[in-house]
Amino acid sequence: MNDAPKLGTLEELPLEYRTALTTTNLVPLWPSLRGFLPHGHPAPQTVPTHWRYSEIRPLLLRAGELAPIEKAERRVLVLANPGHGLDGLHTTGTIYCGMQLILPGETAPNHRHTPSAVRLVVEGEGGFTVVNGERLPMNRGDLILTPSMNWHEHGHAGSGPVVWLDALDLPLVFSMEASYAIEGAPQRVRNAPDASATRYRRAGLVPYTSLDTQCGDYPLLRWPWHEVRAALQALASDTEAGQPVHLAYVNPQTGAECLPTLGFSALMLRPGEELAMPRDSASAVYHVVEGRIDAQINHTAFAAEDADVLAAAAHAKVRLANRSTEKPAYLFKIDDAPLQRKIGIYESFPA
Ligand code: 1HN
Repeated sequence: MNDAPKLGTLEELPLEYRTALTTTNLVPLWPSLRGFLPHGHPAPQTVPTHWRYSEIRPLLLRAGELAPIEKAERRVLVLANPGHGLDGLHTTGTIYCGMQLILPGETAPNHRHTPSAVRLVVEGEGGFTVVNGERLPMNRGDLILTPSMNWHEHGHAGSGPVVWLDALDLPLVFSMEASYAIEGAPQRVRNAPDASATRYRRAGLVPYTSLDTQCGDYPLLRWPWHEVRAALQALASDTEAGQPVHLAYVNPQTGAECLPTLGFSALMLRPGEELAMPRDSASAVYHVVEGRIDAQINHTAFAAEDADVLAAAAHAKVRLANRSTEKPAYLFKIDDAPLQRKIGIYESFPA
């Protein structure tokens, strides 16, 4: 829709008037109104971007040599969307992602902060995160939550590198000027299996006492990949071709999305399957857990493989196709739909 009247520019205003405004900390709205409020649809800065794990991995391992953990605290390479400028730490407008490396015997010290995080384990064995004293093993594909202001520290008791994808609502919290961290002493670790193996073993069953006691906002902090994968396969057996085989990670006590800001979900593409994702107002990051995928984000095509990451802006058209005609492919998706829903701006559009 370009039939809107053209608004006046800054240059049209007398210099003396502009100077008077500037010295008074005033700015005329009309020259920048369209920029802040485009007509018809948003004009995201986020550009469709593909990060290849085959390119990240050697650079991350090099960081293992160049940046001792004591000097880095968190040894991370940020997946910076070039549309936001590389220093802004944006993967999309609201989502921060990075790939983190921890080497055998290292610990990433205990802290807590206002932004919320999740980790999706990419490679290696023996890594673990401790959240509020609960020891959460990190196996490939596992999802681990570290919600806002929950103590967390990472360790590695195995051999070989351990790598995971971090996703945080950092751009949001930072834009609120509310981003900060507190350092803490190492946690006292409860030597017991985490809640995914004890209190929340199966969908539809919760501890009886949780029915009339408060169990906290985050009863479950870990979703083991082998269970998510099996659930996707079961859902696929009862989902028509062309319909997404798509599961959301939710709070087992409330059924709500597991974090207030970001949403997490897992997708399975059956052999040879091609899927047009329902277009919506949320921005998203896709991570290939297993398989080879052709992705189209608006007008850009990407060939993504195991552990690669893709960024799609709000309102983007996304098509995904499994390149294999024999094996299923699996994707992990992060989006900002939960926050959009809460503030009443979430929209989904017909295909
Ligand atoms: C953070 O605390 C972690 O705990 C990783 O592993 C990445 C990026 C920005 C701010 C805090 C972690 C982070 C982070």
